[in-house]
Formats: sequence, structure tokens, C-alpha cells
Amino acid sequence: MSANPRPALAWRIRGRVLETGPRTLVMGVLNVTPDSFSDGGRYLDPGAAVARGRAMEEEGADLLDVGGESSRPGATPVDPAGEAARVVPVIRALRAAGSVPISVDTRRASVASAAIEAGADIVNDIGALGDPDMAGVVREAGAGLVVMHMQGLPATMQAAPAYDDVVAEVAGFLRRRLAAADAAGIPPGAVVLDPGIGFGKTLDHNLALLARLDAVAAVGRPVLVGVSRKSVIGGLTGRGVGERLAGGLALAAYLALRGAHIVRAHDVKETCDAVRVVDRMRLEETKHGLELD
Ligand code: 9MG
Repeated sequence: MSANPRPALAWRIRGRVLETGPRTLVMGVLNVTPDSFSDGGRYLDPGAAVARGRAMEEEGADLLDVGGESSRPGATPVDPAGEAARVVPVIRALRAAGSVPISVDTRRASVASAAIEAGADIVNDIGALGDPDMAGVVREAGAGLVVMHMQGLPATMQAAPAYDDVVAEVAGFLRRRLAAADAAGIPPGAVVLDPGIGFGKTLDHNLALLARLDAVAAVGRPVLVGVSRKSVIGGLTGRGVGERLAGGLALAAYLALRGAHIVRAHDVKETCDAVRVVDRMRLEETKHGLELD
């Protein structure tokens, strides 16, 4: 059998260490937005958002990802104050009530700073430190950082995505952003890498990246992947957004087997079940004679 596709790696987050690798971690999605592609408007009310976050923790989420701006293709940006006003009360209440690490899904340093002050542990930065103040905010807080690849911006990214070699380009980008984070004083141990499925990519680009997760893993940090309810599943199954659960679970299971340390998911209970089964079978393989290098 080939080398272990998912080596154990520590993720250092505000004084705590999250072990990634031995089992697949599930990051629950909480969109406090009116316009996200699959759950827009459902959790705009802070009470509903907090209840959903608590429920995801009960269902087995290892992390919660709270976002106040939709990043779906074609989404229009919101102003930073409005974005912060959506996420801060929810993060504060979740921090008071629960114990799993909370990430704030934002490209903006001012929103990240307010969210960290409210109790967020991680910045899920789909802009990959594009805001010049973001690295300083993350460094000063000792926060965890998710660095994601995106070609273009949400408003236009699906207009005409183009690459010569999508796998090499995305892996190279993530390697350079990891080095940039390091140069800005964010230790590599605080960083997780994400190929950004659906962010400025065609179906073929997405499939190439999913099939070659090893190229992202080779950068040497834990890998996070989000496919939940996305168009890549629609492209494979022909299903609309509300009918993509089975396809999403199959893909989450595949990713758990092929090297994803963390999967980002809306359907936490079902995703936890799927990756638990895969994790156990990986363990059984090693017990019953299939050796990982
Ligand atoms: C906010 N958001 C939507 N999809 C995402 C994905 O695939 N990865 C990360 N890190 N964030 C995402």
C-alpha cells in the first residue's frame, strides 16, 4: 500500500493543540447570511444561529465555522461593519455555551479582530491574507489560520476560470502563502491549507484537485476541504442544491480516505457518521495486515 495519505499533524490554536490526522475532523458550517447558496436566511436570526451551532456541536462537529458574508459565485460583498454585526453576537454566545474551537469565515482583518475578541479561535480566510492587516491580527491573537485558494473574487470567479496546471498552481499558491504567513510571524503550526473547491474553478478543475489532494498534503500542513452541497456534486449527480446529501457524503468519505484532515460540512450528523466509518476501516486495514509506509 502507498504512504499514509494523512499524516498526524498538530494544529496550534490560541494556546491549544488540535490533533489532526488520526481521525477526520468535521467543521460545521454556520452561515449568518441572507444569501448563502444552500442555507441563506435560515440562521440570520442570532438565536436560530446559536441553536444551530449548539446542535452541530451535539452532532459531533469538531469545529464551528461562522460566516457573515456569502462567498457563493456572484455574491455581492457586504460592508465590514455589517458583516461583524452578524457574526460577533453569535460567536460570543457559542463561546459562552460550548467548547469546540470556533472559526470566523472572513476575508477582512477588522471582522477577524472583532470575532477573535468575541471568542473565535481560528480565521478561515478565503482571501489567503489578501487584507494587508490580516496577518497581524492572526499573529497577535495566536489564532489558527485557514489559507484557501481562490482564483478571482466571489462576484466574478466563475466567469472564466483558467489554469495551465490547476494542481501545481494551487499547491504552489498554498506553499507561497504558508511562507508569507511565516514571514509575517504566523508559525506554520498555526496554518491549515485548503484547495478552495468551487472558488474560481470548473468541474474539471475541482475534480483534478480532489483526485490529487496529495499535492496539497505535500506542502506539509493539515488539509481542509469543503465540498458540502457544492456544484461539483451537482456536476457529478445532476442534482440540485437540496438533493446533494448522498453525493456529498460519498465525496467526504473519499476525501477522508485520500488525505483530508478536516472536512467542512453543513450536514454534520451524517458527515460524522460517514467519516467515522472510513476512519475505523483505515484502522482495521492496518490491524489486518495492510501496512502504511
Ligand atoms: C467559506 N467557505 C465556503 N466554502 C469553503 C471552503 O471550501 N473552504 C473554506 N475554507 N471556506 C469555505
